[in-house]
Amino acid sequence: MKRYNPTEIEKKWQDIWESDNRYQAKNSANDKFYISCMFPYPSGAGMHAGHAFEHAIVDAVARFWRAHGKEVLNPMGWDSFGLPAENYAIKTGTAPSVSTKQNIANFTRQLKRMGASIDWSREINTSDPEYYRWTQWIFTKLFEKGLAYQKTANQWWCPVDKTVLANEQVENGRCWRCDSEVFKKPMKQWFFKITDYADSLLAELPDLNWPEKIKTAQENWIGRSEGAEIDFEVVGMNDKIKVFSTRPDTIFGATFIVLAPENEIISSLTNDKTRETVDSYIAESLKKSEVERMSEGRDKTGVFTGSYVINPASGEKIPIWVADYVLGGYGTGAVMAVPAHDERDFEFAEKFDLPIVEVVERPENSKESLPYSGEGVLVNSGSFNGKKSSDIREDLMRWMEEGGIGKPKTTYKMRDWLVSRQRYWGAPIPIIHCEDHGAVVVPENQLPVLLPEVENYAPTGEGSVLSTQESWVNVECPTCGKPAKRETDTMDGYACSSWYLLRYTDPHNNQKAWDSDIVNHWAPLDMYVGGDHAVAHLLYVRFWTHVFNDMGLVDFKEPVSRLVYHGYINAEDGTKMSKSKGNVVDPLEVIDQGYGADTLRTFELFLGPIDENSNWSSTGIGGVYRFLNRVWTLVDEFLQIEDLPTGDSEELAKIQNITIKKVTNDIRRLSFNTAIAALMEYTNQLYKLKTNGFTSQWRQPLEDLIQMIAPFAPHMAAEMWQSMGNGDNLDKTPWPKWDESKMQTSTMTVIVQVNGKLRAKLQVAAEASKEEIEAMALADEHVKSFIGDGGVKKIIYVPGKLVNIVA
Ligand code: ANZ
Repeated sequence: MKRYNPTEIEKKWQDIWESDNRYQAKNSANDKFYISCMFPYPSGAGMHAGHAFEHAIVDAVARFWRAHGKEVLNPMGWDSFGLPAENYAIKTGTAPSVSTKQNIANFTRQLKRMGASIDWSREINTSDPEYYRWTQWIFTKLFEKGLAYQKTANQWWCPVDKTVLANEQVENGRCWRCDSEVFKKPMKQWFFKITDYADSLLAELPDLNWPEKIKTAQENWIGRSEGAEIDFEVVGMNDKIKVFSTRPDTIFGATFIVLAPENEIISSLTNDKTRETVDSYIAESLKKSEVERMSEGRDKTGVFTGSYVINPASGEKIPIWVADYVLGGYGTGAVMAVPAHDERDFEFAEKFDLPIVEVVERPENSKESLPYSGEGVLVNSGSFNGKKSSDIREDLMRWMEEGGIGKPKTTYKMRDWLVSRQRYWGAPIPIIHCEDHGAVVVPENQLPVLLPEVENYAPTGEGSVLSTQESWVNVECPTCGKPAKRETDTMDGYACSSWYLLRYTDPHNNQKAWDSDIVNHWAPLDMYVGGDHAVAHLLYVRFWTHVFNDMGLVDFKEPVSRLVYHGYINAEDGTKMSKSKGNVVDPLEVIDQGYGADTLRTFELFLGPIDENSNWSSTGIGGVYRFLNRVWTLVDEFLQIEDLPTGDSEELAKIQNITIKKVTNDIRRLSFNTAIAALMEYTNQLYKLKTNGFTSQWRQPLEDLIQMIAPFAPHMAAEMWQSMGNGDNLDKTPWPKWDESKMQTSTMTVIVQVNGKLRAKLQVAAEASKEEIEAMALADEHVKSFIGDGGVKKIIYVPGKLVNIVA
């Protein structure tokens, strides 16, 4: 008998797959399936249980569809620019390019040991000049289209990482990487104009086969609001304050104006009496994060500027205040405060004793107190009195437009994407600054702008690390040839990851970023698997693809047809795995303990539904290992029999077909845990039937078992397949099909109990009646002996299952 030895067979099959380039995807095939995980950052710590889980999902799907005859593209690459490699370089002096290379080698080895069916010929690496050359080229195209621009603005600054951060990288006022408190600092930065695509990104959302929670997160992040921009004339000044309001119908109730501390008009509104208070209030406010400023229930703060505006509807003179609950970057950074109908304005008016004028009547019997934010009949609203607030928006807008007071306006919460970083380890922004020509793009034939090698990677806190490289910085203007300077900021890593899914399709093209025919063949992705980046990466990659579509570079707008968002694998006690707690499970250690990759993969998929979080279980993995052993042993025992008798068991055919149907449908809907449970159940049933002896009929049900287990435990399946005499290419063997007609049998087994104890098993025709079955039970000699002389008191029959005789 051959023992199941994962260490030996896994190495054997990995070598075979590598030597015949088994998983290389051909661009020519018709029936394609493009699947990818979110490519990893190759950290020094190597792969963790979460990576292993993600690859187990991707690989099960890839192998499943390959067995259905599809040409599967399952590529791999490295999101290798970014802070950790650079921080490591600052600490140790090892160049990021060197440590990154080592880490990639380590990750590659680990993935290969998982048995992942990856097309390694398409490997990409974002810090490779052959890759970032095209990231830079895309930047130049965005610049030419007016979608990349520079602007001085208050930016989030992380004092520890010494770089600016995008809004998406600030979490609760803290840096997403190092968790230190961030603050705003005025700086000139590069932005991508994602706001131009807000509507286009929203429009495509409903049709995406993505989890609802991700779609909702994106919708909220984009935050489209329809309303009006209304002008309020400043008293005694030839100036106007523009506000954005979603409720222009409440304009008669606007009793004061509130400006965000960032609003530049403030300095012209203060006087000698108010200036000092206002300035110090502004300075305090700018230290706070937006989340903090917006948080509900927080005591409202604010100061009066000393100036007034005229409410264009009511004609009243109303005061202008500054308060930090109004945000600088949203709308116009100014609101008309309607305290009777807006919660925050109401709290503010109560605190500072400002007038509250009700303009929308509360419905009769309404228990609502002020502020009332619903719709209703207008009051105190001049000629609009008596009309419903919900009906007058059009009339009101016309009235405003005719009077030059305001116009309809749609606003978005989303801001433009801040992409410049002052750090070293990123793709240099391909721009040259010339005194005469301003920002000029580096011509395509001069790309890539290579990242120079430097001695000192530490950020200075003043400008970029690259600004210290004089010979690199000083160049000629591409337009006029006069002395000019290179841009010294690098691009945020999210730029690199916004197009890698397209590059995978044509990874070695050195003439273009990709060939349109090839990219249109493979993309959009049939499935993208990940568990992170609901708004950042997943919004950016959509944005760029929309732009590429507009540029005619791809003929689809959306890069990912179906998104699969998985949960996390937590430690045994349900807490997050973390190095500091020492509860991290290292997948390689699990493999090396002797369990092997097949057990690890099967186990991680057996833990629960993939979209939920699961806990690691050291006893659970033992159970899965024993299951694989049972399958192995069953097949091995079958192979030991030299002269198989013929035989025909309906029961065997029935469980075989039922299992194929269940497992196939479960894998289709990514319900791996139930598919694996069905395979376990099938194995148990086979063991029971085996007590009647193997027959030649068993070959097919066992081969089906091997095929169905292959997406989870591919090495073991390949080995058993070969042992069955079927050669070494299980991958391309068509997936088993089920036969509905074999899913029922013509006989059934009915258990007979006497006083609750099992006394006989009857084989009866499937269509036998209750009376026939009871008669058969009573006629059974063994049963008779237990009924004895007392006779039968009662018979209970459970259809198709059991007869219980009470004697
Ligand atoms: C008057 C008004 C009356 C408002 C009312 C609401 C209710 P959303 O839906 O989130 O877009 N607002 C405008 N700009 C703001 C800023 N920079 N910071 C904080 N608040 C701002 O919210 C739009 C509403 O939020 C706007 O409509 C404005 O208050 C306020 F009964 O105008 B409203």
